[in-house]
Amino acid sequence: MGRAFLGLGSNLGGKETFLRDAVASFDDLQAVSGLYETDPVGGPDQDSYLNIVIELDTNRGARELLEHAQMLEKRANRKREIRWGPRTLDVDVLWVDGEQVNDPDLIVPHPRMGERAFVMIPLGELDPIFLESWDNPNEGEVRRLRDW
Ligand code: A4P
Ligand code: MG
Repeated sequence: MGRAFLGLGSNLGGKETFLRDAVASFDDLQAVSGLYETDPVGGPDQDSYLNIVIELDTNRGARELLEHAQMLEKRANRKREIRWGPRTLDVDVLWVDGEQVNDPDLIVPHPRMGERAFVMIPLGELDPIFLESWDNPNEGEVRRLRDW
């Protein structure tokens, strides 16, 4: 078993319900960060996001986690219209202990995680080691609403 970290976001509809339903689907769940309300980064003018990061204690690899993530996005009836556009649910595989992947459809560690406060601040709650090499804390405002 090893650790994996996934980032979840929603900015359409009943945002928190989408996150709660997704979290409930992981039987290898270990921890959940606080719940954050965050300014949208990139894309068109859109509503604020709710973001969390979850930690798994899992024997699944990055590819299996991506499949789980895509199943959840589909279940949330996510429509892909514009890149970085509004979405009911986005689930990104951020980090899997001991694994590096560079495939056309899967890159782990997630290539943009270090640019994003909405990922790094909740991730840092779960393991502060991720913040040690992080030098860009100001991309988008993040507000911690409460514990999960
Ligand atoms: N993909 C490659 N690597 C991964 C990975 N490690 N985890 C591929 C998940 N997917 C990965 O993603 C496009 C393709 O990336 C997938 O088909 C998958 O095979 P997508 O989710 O379909 O599209 P997207 O999310 O619109 O694009 P992208 O580039 O993944 O966007 P990001 O980087 O996920 O950013 N602002 C706030 N405040 N909060 C947010 O959560 N999210 C985004 C999306 C933008 N701005 C945001 C937030
Ligand atoms: Mg994504």
